[in-house]
Amino acid sequence: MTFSKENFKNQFISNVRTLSRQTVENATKEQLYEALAFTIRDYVTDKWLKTHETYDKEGVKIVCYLSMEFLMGRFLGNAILNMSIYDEVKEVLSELNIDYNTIENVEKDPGLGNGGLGRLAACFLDSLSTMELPAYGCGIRYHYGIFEQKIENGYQVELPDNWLENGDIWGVKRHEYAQEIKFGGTVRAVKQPDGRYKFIQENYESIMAVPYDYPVVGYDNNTVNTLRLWDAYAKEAFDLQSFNAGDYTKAVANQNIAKTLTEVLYPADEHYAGKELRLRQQYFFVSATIQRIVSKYKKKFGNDLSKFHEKYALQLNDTHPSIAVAELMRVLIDENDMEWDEAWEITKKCCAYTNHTIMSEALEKWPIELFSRLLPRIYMIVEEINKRFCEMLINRYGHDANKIRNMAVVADGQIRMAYLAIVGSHSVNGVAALHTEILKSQELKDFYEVYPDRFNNKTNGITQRRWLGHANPALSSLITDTIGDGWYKDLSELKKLDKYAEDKEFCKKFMQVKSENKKKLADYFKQTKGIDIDPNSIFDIQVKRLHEYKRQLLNIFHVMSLYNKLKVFPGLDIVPRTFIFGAKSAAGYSRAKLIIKLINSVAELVNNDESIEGKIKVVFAENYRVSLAELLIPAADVSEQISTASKEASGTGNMKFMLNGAVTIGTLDGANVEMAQELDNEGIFIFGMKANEVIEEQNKNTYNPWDVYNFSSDVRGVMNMLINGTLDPNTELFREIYDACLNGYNGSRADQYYVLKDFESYCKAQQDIEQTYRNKELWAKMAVHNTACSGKFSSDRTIKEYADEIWKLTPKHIEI
Ligand code: 26Q
Repeated sequence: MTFSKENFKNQFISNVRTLSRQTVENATKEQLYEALAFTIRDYVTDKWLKTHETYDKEGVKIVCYLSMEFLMGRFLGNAILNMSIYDEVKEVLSELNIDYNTIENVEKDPGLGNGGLGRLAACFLDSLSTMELPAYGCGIRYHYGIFEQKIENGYQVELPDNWLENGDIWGVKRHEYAQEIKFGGTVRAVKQPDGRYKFIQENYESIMAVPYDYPVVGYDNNTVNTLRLWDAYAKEAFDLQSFNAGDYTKAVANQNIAKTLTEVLYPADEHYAGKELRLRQQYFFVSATIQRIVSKYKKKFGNDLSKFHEKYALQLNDTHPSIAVAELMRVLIDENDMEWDEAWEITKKCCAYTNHTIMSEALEKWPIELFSRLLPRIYMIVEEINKRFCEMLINRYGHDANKIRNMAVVADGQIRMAYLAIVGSHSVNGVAALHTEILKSQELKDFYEVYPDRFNNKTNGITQRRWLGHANPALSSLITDTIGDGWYKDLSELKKLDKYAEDKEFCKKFMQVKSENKKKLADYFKQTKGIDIDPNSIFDIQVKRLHEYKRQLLNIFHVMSLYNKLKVFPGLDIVPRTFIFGAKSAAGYSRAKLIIKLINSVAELVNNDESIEGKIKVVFAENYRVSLAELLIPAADVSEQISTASKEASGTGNMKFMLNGAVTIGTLDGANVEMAQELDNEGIFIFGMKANEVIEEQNKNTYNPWDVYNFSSDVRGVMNMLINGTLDPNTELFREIYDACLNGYNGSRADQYYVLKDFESYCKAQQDIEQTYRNKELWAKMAVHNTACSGKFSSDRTIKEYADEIWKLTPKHIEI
């Protein structure tokens, strides 16, 4: 079915009729959304079928990107953009008196992820389809995504995110590919006629995994890859369907167990809590994926699995799916009679592991008793992997107890998932150059010594289709009018804009677009929060998960000190600024939640104090999510990327702001380092400790934040404000933050993220920004320069590196 405006219009009108028994004039916006989504889906389906027909027929190699999170954002707009039918769709709708944006906003964000790691997976899928690379995203169909955040009285309140409430238009249930997943029970060794042993799991509990497939539409081509999300069903429910009703009560009880398995996404990022349900979720989707691809391989290529690795690559998105190493071994050995050594070589050739964090709280370690009870056969395999690995270590280093303690997969009563992933993979990558270097020289030093060839860097990227094309149509048009539309598929084309940084006319247009985007955002805040912000003020934005290492505290302390200055010198000539925050905190992370309350208390104070004449405003954007990011980022003048150096593995928000012409204030951390390089240090304001200084300071442990306090009246003013009743009548409310900064709290070091230590240098960088902003021409030049230099940070570049160097994957053009 080829697209034409005429056909599309007729189909749309007809879909409104059949789906809602309504005329277009009388249909609600929800009904119109449904009809539009169905219409678009039909066009997608033809390409989707053709893509998989081609993959099957030609037996191509496929990468499975295994991830507990896919933060896709809305489907409709992305599908329309990638099929290059945006203008036509908009025209047809406006002929029917329908506003396209209103309809698009009906769709709930599928929030099946926490933050960076989940959004990266979504950007990667977009790039894979656009570059015609055969791929599946494999994950879990959570019934509830990341909670919806409400702010009540300044505090975060979490509400359930029922994203499936109004149906699941984009998901196709594939009952025929259901897999049985076994938990618990015991393992019996049975001697085979040839003398070998076969291991059989018995008395286990079964859960059925049923996939739902979602289309991933490539840009300007015929490729539609699949995001396959597994949902859980009770096995008895399957029996019930075939009239083997049996024990109905038990069947229903089992349905409940199945239901809880995929009920909800764990909303904690970078924080590990050894929860049984989480381990169940991990094994569930990994086992389903591996069983499915092995049986598909056998159907296509026969029962000999010795070349399995030539057809499938498995990328492990952090350690969350790292149990894949043991599960693939189990399927090859137990279910396909392969010998250990051969299975091990194949497993290593298939698996590759990406590390996304060096935060020690995030390291996954499962207690042996839990792991072995839930996955008895997998546990045996992990023990064997560990035994062989330790033998190798002993061979190499002798009987060194420290080496074993530091490197063993199973040690001190725990299974260390990162080590399992490293030992069982042929590739281990970090997500930015600095991050990879820190892995090699610090966190994973011992492993780098043993397996130097496995380590490599893949600097993260973002898809320009969603983050410029879709999020910022006005800037997209301006860029396309100036240098053509090649950037949609090759972001390095943006380099051609750099010479326009000198072109006054172009700069003016660029800043006009920015100004329009700022007005749109101001309208949104007016409508949703009833708050007035000045579109001519500097929009200074920090949006990301709330975490102490990301240092939202540093940002709000700067606001507090500015406020204190304005109180002392009311006439102070500063450029008006709007500080915008957006952040969800993990529900159990009380310090992070208190920081949200602090930001809102400062907002309350500053926004309502007439004596400062509206020179500074603070806005907390509620329920930060992909669709809100698409509104916020194009409106930013200043992008806050201020993590404690060495702690942010890469960051990807930083890249989205740069692409949209914001100027960064940041530390030399994660991908900021590479951004500064691409920019030649123009239009980026770097401050604070360097990563090596942080690491050194942590080791020395001689830093005393009271020294900073004693030297700086600004710091004293801010600290005092936390506990003197200015922000809240309860002077104890923010005492914990005060103590954490100055005295240490609950066993952690005073100012462990060096907020006070970096404060002065941060304020200085903020002043530089203000001075630069006063010079409108210089500012515009810097903004354009940022967009022009952002080409490296396309996820197309990242994916090409993964495909060439790790997966050995080649594009397959889909002909229609
Ligand atoms: C682990 C165990 C139990 C429950 C939850 C988790 C968990 C969940 C999510 C641990 C970590 C995460 C997410 C981590 C994450 O988003 N990391 C970010 O990854 C981005 C993509 O590579 C980087 O850009 C960011 O720097 C990094 O913080």
